[in-house]
Amino acid sequence: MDIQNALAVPPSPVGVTRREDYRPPEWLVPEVALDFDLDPARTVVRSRLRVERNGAHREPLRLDGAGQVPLSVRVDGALINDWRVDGERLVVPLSGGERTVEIEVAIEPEKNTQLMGLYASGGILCTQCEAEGFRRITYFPDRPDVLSVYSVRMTADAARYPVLLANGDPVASGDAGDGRHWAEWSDPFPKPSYLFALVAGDLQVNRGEFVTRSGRTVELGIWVRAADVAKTDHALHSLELAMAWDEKVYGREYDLDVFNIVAVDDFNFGAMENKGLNIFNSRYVLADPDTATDHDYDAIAAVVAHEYFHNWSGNRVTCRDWFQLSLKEGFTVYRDQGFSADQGSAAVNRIEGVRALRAGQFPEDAGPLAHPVRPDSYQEISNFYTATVYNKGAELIRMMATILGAPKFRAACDLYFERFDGTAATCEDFVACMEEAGGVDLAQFRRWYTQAGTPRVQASLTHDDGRARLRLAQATPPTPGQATKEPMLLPLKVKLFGAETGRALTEERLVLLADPAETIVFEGVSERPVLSINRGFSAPVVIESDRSVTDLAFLSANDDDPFARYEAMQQLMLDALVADAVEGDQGAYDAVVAAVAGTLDDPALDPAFQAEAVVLPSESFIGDQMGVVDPDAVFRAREGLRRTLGERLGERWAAAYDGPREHYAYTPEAKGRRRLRNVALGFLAAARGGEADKLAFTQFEAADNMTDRMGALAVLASGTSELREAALDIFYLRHRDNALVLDKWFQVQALSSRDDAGAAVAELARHPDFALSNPNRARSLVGAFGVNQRAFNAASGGGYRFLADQLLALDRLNPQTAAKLLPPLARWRRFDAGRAALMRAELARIVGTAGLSKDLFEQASKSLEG
Ligand code: B3K
Ligand code: ZN
Repeated sequence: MDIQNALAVPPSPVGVTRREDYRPPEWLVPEVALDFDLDPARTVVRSRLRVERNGAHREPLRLDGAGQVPLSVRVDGALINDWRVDGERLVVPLSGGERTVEIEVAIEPEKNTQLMGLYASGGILCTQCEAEGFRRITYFPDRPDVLSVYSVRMTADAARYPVLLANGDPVASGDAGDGRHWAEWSDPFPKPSYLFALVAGDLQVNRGEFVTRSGRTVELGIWVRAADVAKTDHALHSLELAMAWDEKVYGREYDLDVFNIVAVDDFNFGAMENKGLNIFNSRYVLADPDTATDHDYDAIAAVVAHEYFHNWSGNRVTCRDWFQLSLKEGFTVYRDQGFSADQGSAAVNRIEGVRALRAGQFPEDAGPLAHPVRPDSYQEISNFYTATVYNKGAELIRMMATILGAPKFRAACDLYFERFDGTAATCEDFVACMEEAGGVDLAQFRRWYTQAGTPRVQASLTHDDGRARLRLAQATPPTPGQATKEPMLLPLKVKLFGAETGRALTEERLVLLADPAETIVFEGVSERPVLSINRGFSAPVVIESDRSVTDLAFLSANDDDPFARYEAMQQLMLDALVADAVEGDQGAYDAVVAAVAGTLDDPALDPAFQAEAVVLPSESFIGDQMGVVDPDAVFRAREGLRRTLGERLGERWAAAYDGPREHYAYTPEAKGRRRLRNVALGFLAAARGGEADKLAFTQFEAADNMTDRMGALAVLASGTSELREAALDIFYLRHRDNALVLDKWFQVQALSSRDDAGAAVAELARHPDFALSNPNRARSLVGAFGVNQRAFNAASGGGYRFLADQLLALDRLNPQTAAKLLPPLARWRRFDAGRAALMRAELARIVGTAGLSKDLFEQASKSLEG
C-alpha cells in the first residue's frame, strides 16, 4: 500500500478516554450475587445487584457490557421492559435511591478466543477480568472504583468440572441432580469487578498451610491437572516464602481462610491477582529440574510473590481509575523485586532488573509509544500494561524509598495502607503519604508521573587544589505530545575513589539533582578521583560521563558497589562495541579483555556476579547507543568481541567451564555456578566453532537439568554443525508433549544468530505445533523473533512483513496479545531510511486493514505517527 494514502487513514475507530474526564460513579453496587449455570457452549449468568444512587442526580443506571444480549431484567423482583442497549451499555431507568436489579445473560465461553471474560482453556473454564473483562461476563459498572461484596454460586457437570472455585472462602456445595453439582463461595472484602474470578475444572491440588503472625491458619492450594501436581512444589514454597516476607518487611498479613492458585495454559500474560483465587499462566507455576530452567524457577517465585503482594497493593487498596495503574503495578513490582533480592544475590537481582528496564522500558520511552507512568489518555487500556507503568513505575517507588530512607519509607507505606484500606486510591494519594510520613517535599518529584522520556545526565569531574567538582546537567528528550520538559528530581548516589591508591576518597553521597545543572563540590580530595555515579542505579536515567577507558576499567575492578562495578564493565564494553560498529575502531578491546580477565580472576567475587558482569550488552542495547542503528554492524562488532574474548581468555573460560560437576540443586550458589559455566560455554563456542559444538552437544546429552540443556541448545542453535539439527530433533522428540518446553524449542530458534534465522522462523510458523491461539506459543516464536535485532531487521524487509502478517492473523483471535507484539515495528525512526520506509509500510498496511481491533489500531497508528 502507498504510504501517503495510508497516512490519510481512517480516523480512530474508537473513542479516547482521558484522565481529566474522571467522574465518580453515578451508581454504587455494595452487593452482588452471581449465579453461573456453567457450560462451555452456553453459560447462563444471573446477577443480582443491590444498587445505590451516588449523590443527587437523575441519571439512569448504565452498565457496561460487551458481546452479550440481556435475556431479562428485573427491578425489585419485577420484570421490566423499558431497559435499552445503548452502544454496548445496558441502560435501566431507575427511580429512587436504592434498588435491586437482576439481569440474566447468556455467553459462549468456548468461542472466546480473546481470553478475556469467561473462557475455556484445555478443558478448564476460567476467567480473566482485568482490565475490562468482567463486562464480557455480565452487565456491570466495570470500573475499578465500584467496590462490591460478591457471593457466587456455580452449577456445572460434576464429571467434567469436579472442582468449582471462586473468590473468597467456600460456603457450601451439593448435588444439583442430572449429573451436575453446585458450589457457593463468598468474599467478604469489597472489590472491583476486575478482581472477580471463577474456575471450573478437573483439577488436583497441592496443599499447604500458612499460619499468619496473628495465629490464623490459611489453607493454601495450587490447582493443576493431575499430571502436573508433581511440578507444583516450587510455586507452593514460593507462596509460603512470600507470605512470610510480606509480614516481615511490610507488616502485611493475609486476610482470608484460603488462598488458591490455578494454572491454565492459555493466558494473555503472566498471572492475575484475583482476590483469594489467583489464576496463572502455567509457565509461572509448573517446574521441575527436567523441564524448567533456573530462570524459570526465579520467575515463578517472583510472579507468585507479585500476585500475592497485590492482596494489599492492589486489592485491599485498589485503583480509582486505570490511569492510576502504576499505583498497584509499579509498587507491586518494587515489592516483588525486594522479595527476589532477599532470596539470593541482591546485586545480581538488581542487575537483572536494570537489564530488563533497559531492554523493555528505555526503548518504549524513546519511541512513538512513549507515555508517562501515569498516562493522560488511552484508546484501549490493555495497551498500557507496559514496561513504563510496571518497571519504570517500580523505579519511581524505589527513588522515593531512597529519598526517604528505609524506616520512613516503611512508615509511609503503613500510612498508605491504613488510610486507603478498602478504597480506590490514586498515585497522588500514594505520593502524599510518602511526603507526610517522610517529612519531605515531593512537588518536583511528581513530574516523574507526568513526563515521559528517559532523562539524560551529563556528568564531568574536575580536580584541583584538593577539591573535586562534579558538574551535573540534566535534560529529558521530547516525546509524543510533550515537546519540552521540566527538570526532574534525580536521586543520584555518588562516590569518589582514588585513581592511584584505589581507596574510597568520600562516603557515598546522595545528590538530589533538581536544577537543569548543578556543581557538587567535594573537599579534601588528595589524589585524582574517579567518579562512581548512579550507584545501585539510584535513578532510571542515562548517564553520559567523560570517564576514560582507564577509569571504567578501574571501577570495574575496584568499586565497592557491585552494581556500579557491573555498570562500569558494561560501559566499557558498550563504548568499545559502538566504536567498532561505527568506525571499525577496536582500540578499546584490550581494556575489555583485561577487565574481563580481572573479573574472572577475582576470588572475592561469586560466580553468579562474575557471569553477569562478563556477559556482553545485548545487540539492541548496543543499537540504542547509536544515532542510527546499523543491525549488521552491531552484530559484527559483538560477534567480533565475543570471539576476541573467547580466544584471548580461552584458558580462563575452560577453567570456569571445567569445574567439578555436581548434581542439580536449586540454590543460589549452584545456580551461579551453572550460569557461569553456560556463559563460559558461549565464549568457548565463539572462539572454537565446531569443536565447541561437540562440547555443547556433550553437555546437552549429559545434562540432568533444563538450565544446562538449554544453555547447550542455545549455543548449538546458533552454530553450523550437523549436531545442531540432531540436538533440535532430540529435544523436540523428548519434549513435544510438554507445551512449555516446546515453547523453548521455538524460542531458541527464533533467537538464533544464524544468517537463516528469518527464513527458519517463517518455516516454523507453518510447523504443525505452532498455533497463534496459544499466547505462550505466539510469544515464543513471533515475540522472540521481534527481539532478534539482526534477523528481524533484515534489509529485505522480510522480517517486518512476517511480523505484520502474524499480527493481522492474531488480531482476529486475540487483539490484546497481537497489540503486545507490535512494538518492534514502532522503532522505525531509529533505523536508516530504507528500513524505516519498509517498517512504515507494514504499519500502514496494518492500520489500513478493515475490521482491526482497537488494541492493534491504537498501537499501529500511534507507531506510524510518532
Ligand atoms: N494485574 C495483572 C495484569 C492484567 C493485565 C491485563 N491486560 C497481573 C499483574 O500485573 O499482576
Ligand atoms: Zn501486577
